[in-house]
Amino acid sequence: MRIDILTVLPGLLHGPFAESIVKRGIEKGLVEVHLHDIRKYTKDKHKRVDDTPFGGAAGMVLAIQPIHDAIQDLQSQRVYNEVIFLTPDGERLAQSRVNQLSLCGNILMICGHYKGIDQRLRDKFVTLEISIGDYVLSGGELAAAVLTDAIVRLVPGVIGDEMSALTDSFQDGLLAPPVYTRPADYQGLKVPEVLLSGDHAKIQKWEEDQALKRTQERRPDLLHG
Ligand code: 6GU
Repeated sequence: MRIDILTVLPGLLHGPFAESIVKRGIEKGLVEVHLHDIRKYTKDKHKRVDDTPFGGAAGMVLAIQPIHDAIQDLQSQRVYNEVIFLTPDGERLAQSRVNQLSLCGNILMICGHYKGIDQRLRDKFVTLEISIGDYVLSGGELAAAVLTDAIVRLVPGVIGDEMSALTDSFQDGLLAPPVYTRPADYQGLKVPEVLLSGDHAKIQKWEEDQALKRTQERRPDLLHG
């Protein structure tokens, strides 16, 4: 899988991709993540990438030319399964969408900033608009990092069996059950007896019950949605 990300702040994304799961996926040669600085594509003599909106509203809008040229440059080199714009008015991200995106070969993400990007870019190129929740970030970069992490960890081989993505919260529509590790008794704080019983059927039943209980208590919308 290859993910290309268009941004005016590539520095915001170096950290998240240089650690942990995404780093491992890249090192294993299973994923490529390429950051592209939108400013590199501007033809403006002052290197500007934004401008004031028509109509006189406050704030700045990322202009059409640099992003248009960047997308055309990238699309001339490969076909993208999805061109995703990260925006608070997009579809709210859920695991089902992440699962679908993890099957893609090539994904192009566009990070907005300020008041967003010129609508004509969205109309012409964008196939999917994603929000990571009902709150406002300063730009799409952190959302792109979240989306990339969620996708990359599902690419076969990126995480080992010891962390199997299939047992994640949400993957079966339920939250994950509580987990414990040694010692079984820490200053009187005890691990539930059943987990020490060695009875695998009983343990599995307990974990399923706990997952259901947690979901009922914390996210009943997941059960009825
Ligand atoms: Cl994708 N972008 C911005 N700027 N804010 C957000 C978001 C995205 N998702 C939630 N808030």
